[in-house]
Amino acid sequence: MQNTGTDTTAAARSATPVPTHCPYCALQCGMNLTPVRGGTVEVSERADFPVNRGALCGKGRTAPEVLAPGARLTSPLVRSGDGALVPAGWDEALDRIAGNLERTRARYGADALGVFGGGGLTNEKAYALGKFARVVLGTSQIDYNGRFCMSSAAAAGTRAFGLDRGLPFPLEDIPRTGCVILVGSNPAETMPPSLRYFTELRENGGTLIVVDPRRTKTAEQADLHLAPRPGTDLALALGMLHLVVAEDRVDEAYVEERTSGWEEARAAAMAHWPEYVERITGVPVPELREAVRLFCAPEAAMVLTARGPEQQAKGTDTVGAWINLCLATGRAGRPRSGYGCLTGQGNGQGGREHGQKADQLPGYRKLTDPAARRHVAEVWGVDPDTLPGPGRSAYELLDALGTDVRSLLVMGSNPVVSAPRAAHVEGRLRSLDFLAVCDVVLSETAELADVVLPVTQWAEETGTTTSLEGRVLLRRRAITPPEGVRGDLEVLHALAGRLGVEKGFPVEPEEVFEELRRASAGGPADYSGIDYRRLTEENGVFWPCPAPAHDATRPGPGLLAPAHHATPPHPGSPATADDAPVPHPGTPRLFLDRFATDDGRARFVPVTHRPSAEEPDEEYPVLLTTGRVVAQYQSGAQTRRVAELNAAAPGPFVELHPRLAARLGAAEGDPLAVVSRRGRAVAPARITTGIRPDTVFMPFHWPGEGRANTLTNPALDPTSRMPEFKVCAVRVEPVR
Ligand SMILES: Nc1nc2c(c(=O)[nH]1)N[C@H]1C(S)=C(S)[C@@H](COP(=O)(O)OP(=O)(O)OC[C@H]3O[C@@H](n4cnc5c(=O)[nH]c(N)nc54)[C@H](O)[C@@H]3O)O[C@H]1N2
Ligand SMILES: Nc1nc2c(c(=O)[nH]1)N[C@H]1C(S)=C(S)[C@@H](COP(=O)(O)OP(=O)(O)OC[C@H]3O[C@@H](n4cnc5c(=O)[nH]c(N)nc54)[C@H](O)[C@@H]3O)O[C@H]1N2
Ligand code: SF4
Ligand SMILES: [Mo]
Repeated sequence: MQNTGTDTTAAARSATPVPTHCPYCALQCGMNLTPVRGGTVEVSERADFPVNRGALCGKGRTAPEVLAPGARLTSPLVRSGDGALVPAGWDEALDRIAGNLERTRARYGADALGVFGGGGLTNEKAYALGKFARVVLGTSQIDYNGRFCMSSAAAAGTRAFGLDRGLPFPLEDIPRTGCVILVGSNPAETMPPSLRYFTELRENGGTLIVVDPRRTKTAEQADLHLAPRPGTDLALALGMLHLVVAEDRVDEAYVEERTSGWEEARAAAMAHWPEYVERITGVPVPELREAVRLFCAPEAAMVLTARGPEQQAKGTDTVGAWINLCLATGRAGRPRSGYGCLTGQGNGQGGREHGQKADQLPGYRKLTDPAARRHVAEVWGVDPDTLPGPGRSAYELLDALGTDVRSLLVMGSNPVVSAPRAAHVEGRLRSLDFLAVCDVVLSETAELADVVLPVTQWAEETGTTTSLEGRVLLRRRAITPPEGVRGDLEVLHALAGRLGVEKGFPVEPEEVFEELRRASAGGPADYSGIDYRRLTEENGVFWPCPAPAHDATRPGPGLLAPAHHATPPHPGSPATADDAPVPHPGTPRLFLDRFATDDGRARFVPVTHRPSAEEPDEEYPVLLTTGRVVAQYQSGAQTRRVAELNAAAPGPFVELHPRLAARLGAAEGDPLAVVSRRGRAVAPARITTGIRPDTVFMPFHWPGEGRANTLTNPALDPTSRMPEFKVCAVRVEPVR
């Protein structure tokens, strides 16, 4: 399918393809890899994986290009006396890191050591990184880029349902529901193969509502497109709930039987009259009424949110308001109905479950819970009292660099491009005593490091990821990595050894997974019934999946209604003997019998509208929102190295409405300066009627002059600590 530009001889072509998954987003499309000469692979269709049925977007198709030696790092780099990064041997590089971490700790204490992880890391890596921070470094200062991703939805989901799994149902349920509201999600660009689920929904007679300040490619597919001002989704959801009550559409029996807290939530919503909501959001009352009608008419319906409503300083309450709408209308924990969050990174789901988050232990356990500490400490063979408490959230950690936190290890993130108020964050990174970065490429963050370690990539290593559906998947190694490159697990093993911890950091992913299973057993995200053999035999297993022995005695809410679409017990299981335990089938659908709260009821949360952290004023009269384009991934560290993708999306731009452009005297392609209280970015104008006239949009994939995050506001959500990437006040000026 994809010609990687390398020699594809008949011999290489005849090799058996290795079934695996894409290195990029949370859809984790299945693909086959065939090794080809030149150390890379050829991607071909893998039709047996049901989620994408062979379809791939351009990023997945071209991913092998990043395996080529020209695109990636193949030797450790260390900062030399004259300030340049120069190649070095592994021992020298590892000794330098260990020595610097040791010195910082001796001088300032363990909490002066920071660790910054990523939602693209496999479960094994995320688990090992969290353990490394707590057990080897002894620091509380670990967090990761997932904080910038779906933390608001996770916080709201936990608050309402007692458990956060992005989608509590598989994607295959989407075409079978009656109406989907997609809030601030643009799957046509961010998960193209998933679009067919929404197309099929409409073919089946269902309706699609898209809520987005821009008429995106996704919005173009919708039956109804609502275009609110950025940052006002909370009011929009409350306005819809108000109408649900006013029009007598509340599912009273469901509310009575399956929820708590309705009276308070109802009272809060009733203060949001449709006309008031129209003034806040700019969405006309008739459109609001139409949305309520479409959502309430069918028997089943869903609300799916993504980064639009979540990346706000009130993201948790905003998602809470959409969940309230689902609960009032009886659309959660029922077949073909529910609220879900579309997780973003390749392992965005698993990456938030196994301990690289500031307040968390493996299995989605809480670091502050004494029982959780005891359980995990026992698996780790340490005294629970030695485990540090919760640390700072991602932005707060980056903001503390060079002051409280003096040495940092980055694994799987490029905050110089992706963090809010990025110029400030870049300054904090530069002020560190010591920075080590493990990456596959020389990212903008790696460029600032004292030591850079080159690590293996997806096609070169085995490991598990958990997709946006909560489906645990096995990625398989297809080729041998180049000389000079090592795996993240090997890095952690080597550093632990140098820091005096000889045991507990195996380099074999399966060995790490076996430990993760035990550490997660009995926790909310229980993986104990999953093993590598099962993952090679089945197309993934949905968590929670407790081990059989554990299943019977399992504490907790018992919400784990076995799959309605259960995967059959795996063939290799010893289920032939009479008393042999039957493997748990996994849990594609959550909450059908009860929610994961103590009383089994979903909790309404009373929320009310509040303005964004920064509202437009005379000096900064325009709203800036940010997001993605189809051909680039995240900070662009990987995809900016692929020729085909760069040709499709060569650089940043400022999307604006013709009316705003006319006011500025700007024509298509003219350079525009966008200025916020944090800084100034310059990029060419892209004029379109598909955006509100009071709003401009910039994608965030590029460093330098056009870096969108130079402008963004690090105002944090009080619960999730999510920064307000999706709205800040700017002024736009032509560059003469
Ligand atoms: N091509 C590509 N695909 C990706 C990624 C990538 O970088 N590139 N990244 C992956 C990751 S990690 C993630 S998290 C997902 C993200 O996937 P999405 O959430 O779909 O991506 P975004 O473009 O960030 O935001 C979605 C939409 O929110 C809209 N929006 C902006 N402000 C608001 C607002 O205030 N309210 C509402 N309702 N909408 C608003 C934007 O106009 C945008 O169209 O994509 C994943 N897939
Ligand atoms: N303005 C604005 N900013 C945003 C967002 C937005 O919508 N608007 N979205 C936010 C979101 S949702 C996200 S998820 C973040 C993402 O932002 P980043 O965290 O910067 O994401 P990536 O660019 O994927 O960075 C991953 C880095 O790790 C490397 N890498 C990949 N795989 C591995 C591995 O296995 N091991 C190691 N050691 N390294 C690896 C890659 O080469 C890359 O340099 O950006 C956030 N920033
Ligand atoms: S949609 Fe996501 S997982 Fe699928 S090929 Fe594209 S980047 Fe990869
Ligand atoms: Mo993300």
